[in-house]
Amino acid sequence: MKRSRFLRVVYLAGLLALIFPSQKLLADNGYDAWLRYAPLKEERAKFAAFPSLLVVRSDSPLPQTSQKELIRGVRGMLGRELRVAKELPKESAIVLGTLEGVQSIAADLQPPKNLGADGYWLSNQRVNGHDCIIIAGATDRGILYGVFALLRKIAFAEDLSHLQDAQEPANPIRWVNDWDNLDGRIERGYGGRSIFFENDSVRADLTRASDYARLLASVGINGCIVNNVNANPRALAPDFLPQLARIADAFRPWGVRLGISVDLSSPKSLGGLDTFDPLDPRVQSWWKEKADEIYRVIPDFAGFLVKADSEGRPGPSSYGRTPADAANVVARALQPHAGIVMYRAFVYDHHLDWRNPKNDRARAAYDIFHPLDGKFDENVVIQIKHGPIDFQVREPASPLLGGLAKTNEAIELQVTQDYSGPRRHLCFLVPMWKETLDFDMRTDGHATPVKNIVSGQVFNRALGGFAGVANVGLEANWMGNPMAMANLYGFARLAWDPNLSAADIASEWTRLTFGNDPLVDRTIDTMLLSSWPTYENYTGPLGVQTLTDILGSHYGPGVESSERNGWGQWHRADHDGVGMDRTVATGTGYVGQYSPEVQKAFETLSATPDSLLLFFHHVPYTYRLKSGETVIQHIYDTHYQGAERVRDFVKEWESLRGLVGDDERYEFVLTRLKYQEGHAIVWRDAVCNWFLRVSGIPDAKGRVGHYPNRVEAESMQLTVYVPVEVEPAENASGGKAVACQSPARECAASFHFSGANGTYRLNVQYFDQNNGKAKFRIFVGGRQLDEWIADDTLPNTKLGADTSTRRQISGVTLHTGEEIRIEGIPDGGEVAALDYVEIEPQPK
Ligand code: GCV
Repeated sequence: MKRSRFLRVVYLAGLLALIFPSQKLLADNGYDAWLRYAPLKEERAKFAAFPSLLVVRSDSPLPQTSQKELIRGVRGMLGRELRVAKELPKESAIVLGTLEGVQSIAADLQPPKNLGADGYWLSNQRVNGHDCIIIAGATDRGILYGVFALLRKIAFAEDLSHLQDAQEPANPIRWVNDWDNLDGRIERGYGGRSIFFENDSVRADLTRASDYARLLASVGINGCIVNNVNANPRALAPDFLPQLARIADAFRPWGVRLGISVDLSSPKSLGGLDTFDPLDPRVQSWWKEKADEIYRVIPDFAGFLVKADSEGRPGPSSYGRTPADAANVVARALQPHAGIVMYRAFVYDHHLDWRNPKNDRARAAYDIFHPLDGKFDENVVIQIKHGPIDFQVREPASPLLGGLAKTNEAIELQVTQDYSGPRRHLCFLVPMWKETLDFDMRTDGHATPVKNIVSGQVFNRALGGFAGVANVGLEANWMGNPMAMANLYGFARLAWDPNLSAADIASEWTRLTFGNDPLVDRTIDTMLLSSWPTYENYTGPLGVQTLTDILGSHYGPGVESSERNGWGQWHRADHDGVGMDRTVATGTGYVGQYSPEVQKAFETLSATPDSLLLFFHHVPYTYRLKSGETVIQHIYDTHYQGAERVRDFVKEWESLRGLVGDDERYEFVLTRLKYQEGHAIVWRDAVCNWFLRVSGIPDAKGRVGHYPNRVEAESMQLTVYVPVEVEPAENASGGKAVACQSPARECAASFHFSGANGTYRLNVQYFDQNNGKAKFRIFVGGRQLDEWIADDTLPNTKLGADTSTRRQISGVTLHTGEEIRIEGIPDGGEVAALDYVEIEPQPK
C-alpha cells in the first residue's frame, strides 16, 4: 500500500473510532465464543501488581502455545504486553512450566505431590524476594490448562493475591465427536458445513480446525473424533491418512489428539477381502497393518470410534460374533501404539415389532453388553449414551452405566441439540446432564453415582470418561447460535469436573461470553437454567420423551411419528392412556436392568417420580400425579406454561439491550428467541390438540382448541390463494393453511378487524419452506404496514410444524371494521402459505 493511501486509511479509522463508540466497531459474530479476552474496564485496577515478565524455559510445542496464549489473553484483557525470559529476573514474574520445570527455575517451590495427569497448579509464591505467579502442569498439556485457568480468573476479575489452585481432570477421556461426512455435510450439525472436510478430501485451509482445537483445549478437551460415526470406509484409505495427518498437525499444538470413526466392514469394502469377520486371521492382520500405517503418519493418533450393528451399520452380528470379538480385534491392532477403541453401546434393532408389548428398544444396550462384561480388552471403552433411547428431552440414566463392573466406560452426551430444538431453541443441557451424572446406581448397595462410574473410580478402571457429540460447523458462531455454545462449554467443564454445579457453569460461560455485569450474569443464567425444563414443558413432559418428528428432522412436533413403526421410540398413547409399561411385573422388564434399590424407585407407580412417569408406566389420562393434577391436564398446563416462559425469555433478553457488549450478537439472539416464542406455540398447539383429539378430554381451563384472537387464513376472503390440508392436521391451526400455488404470481387473503379501536400486536403465522423465498406484504386500511421475505432455512420443504413460523408486528393502531390484507408472492417451490393472524392487545 502506498504511504499516502495508508495514512488516509489510518485517518479514516481514527475518525470512525471517534464517531462510533468502540463497542460498535468491535462487532462480535460469536467466533471467539468464551475466549473473547475483552478488555476489563474499571476492574483492571485490581491487576496493577500483575507481573510484566513471563519466564518459560521449554521450547516444546505445548509450553510455546501456552506462552503465546497467555500473552494474547493478558494483552486483550489487561492491555499489557508480557516480556518473555528464560531465567528468573530480579522482578516479579509469571513462571510457567512442568512441575519439574518450575522447580528447576525456583528450587524452593513446593508443588502439590501426586498431581494427576493433565493437572495444573496455580500459585502465588515469593521467589528470590519477588511475588511470582506459578503456572505448573503435571504434563505439558497441564501447563496449557493452567494458562487457560489463569486467564479465566483474570476474565472474572478474581483477586490473584492469594492464588492457590491445584486441579486435575476427573476423567482421562475428554473427547468430542464430530459427525462430519467426508463430503462436507454434518449429520445432525446445525452450524454449517464441515470445518474438516469438503468433496471427500480434507480441506486445504485448516485454520478453523486449529481454532476449534484452541477452544477445546481452553476447557480441557484432549481428543476429537473428526468424522461421522456412520463412517465412510474412505476414512482409512491410504491416500486419506496423510490428509488426516494434517488435521492432527492442526490439533497438536493444543494438546488435542485426533481419532476417527471406522466402518467395521472396511477390511472388505476398502481392503478387498471377502470378509470382515473379526475372527478371521486375514481380517485381524488387515487391522494391524492399517493401525501401523496410521501411526506412521500420526504418531499420537488417539484411536477409533465404532458404531456397528446399529441403524443399518455393518457389524459383527453378520458373522454371529459379539461386540467384544469385534472391539478386541481392532483394539489389539491399536494396542502396541497406545491407541484405544471407543465402541458404542448404541446397538439396537430398528425393525422391532411394535405390536408386541414386550418389545422394548430401551433394553437393547444392557441386554447386549452386560453379558459381555469382562470380555473386553483393556484398551476398549464402551461409549454409552446417557439414556437408554436416544438423547431425548428426558430419559432415566442408562442402566448399562451401572452394568459394567469389569469394563471401561464413557458416557456419551449430545452437545449438538438434535432432539432439543436444533440451533433455534434455547436449551441449556447441563442441568439435564447433571441429573444423569449425579444419579446413584446403588451398585452393590453402595453410593455409586454415574459420574464416579464413568471416571473409572467406582470399579477401579484405568480408562473412562466423556464423549460429547459437538458437530460444530463453518458458520462464524460454530453451532448456529452463540447461546448453543453454552452446551459445548458446559460439556467440557463437566468432563473436567462433574461436581461443578449447573449454576456455576452457566455463570462462568455467561461472564466469559458477555462480561461481568451482575445484571447480565443473573438474567442470562436464569434463562439458561430454566431453558431445559421449559423446552421439556412445551415438547413432551412426564418422561413421554420429545414428541418430535422422529422420522425426519427431529425438529417440530410429530406426535404420531414414533408409533406403529420399528424404531421403538414409542409413547403408546391411545384413546385411554399414555406411556410405556417397562415394569418387571407387567411390562417389558426394562426396570429389572437396574440394581435392586433403583428398581424399587421405578417399578411401582407410587414410587416413580412424575418426571419419568410415562417412561416407565402406561396410565390412564385421568391418573392423578403427585401434584394432584390429572395426567391430561398436566400435559395441557405444561405446554401452556412452557410457551409462556419463552415469551418471558424474549422480555428478559430485551432488558439487556446495550449491556451485552455488542449489537450483532444481541440482535442475533433476539431474533432466535422471538422465533422460539412463535415455535413454542406451534408445539403447544400441536401436542395439546393431538391429545385432545385422541383422549377426548377437554382442557379444564378451556384453552386447547379455542383461540379467540385468531383469524384462520382459510376463513379469510381469498384471492387466488387456495385452502390446503396440512398433514398431520394438528401441525397447523385448524388443520389447514392457504397456499399460493404456482403458476400464480400473487395471492391475497383479507378480513375485517372486529375488535375495538386500539393498539395491537399482530402475529402473522405463515410457512417458511426451504425451497424458495416467497414475499409477503401486509396492509391495514390500504396502508402497507410491513413486508418481508420468507428466507429462513427451516428444515423442511413442506407445510407443517417444521416450517410454521411467525412475523410479529408490534404497536399497530387498528380501528373497528378496518381491512387487514396480506399479499403473498410465491417463489420456487415455496407457496407463500399462511396459517392465521392473531391480534393481541399490545403487551406492555
Ligand atoms: C449418527 C440418532 C440420529 C442419527 C445418529 C444416531 C447415532 O438415531 O438420528 O442421526 O447417527 O442417533 O447416534 O448413531
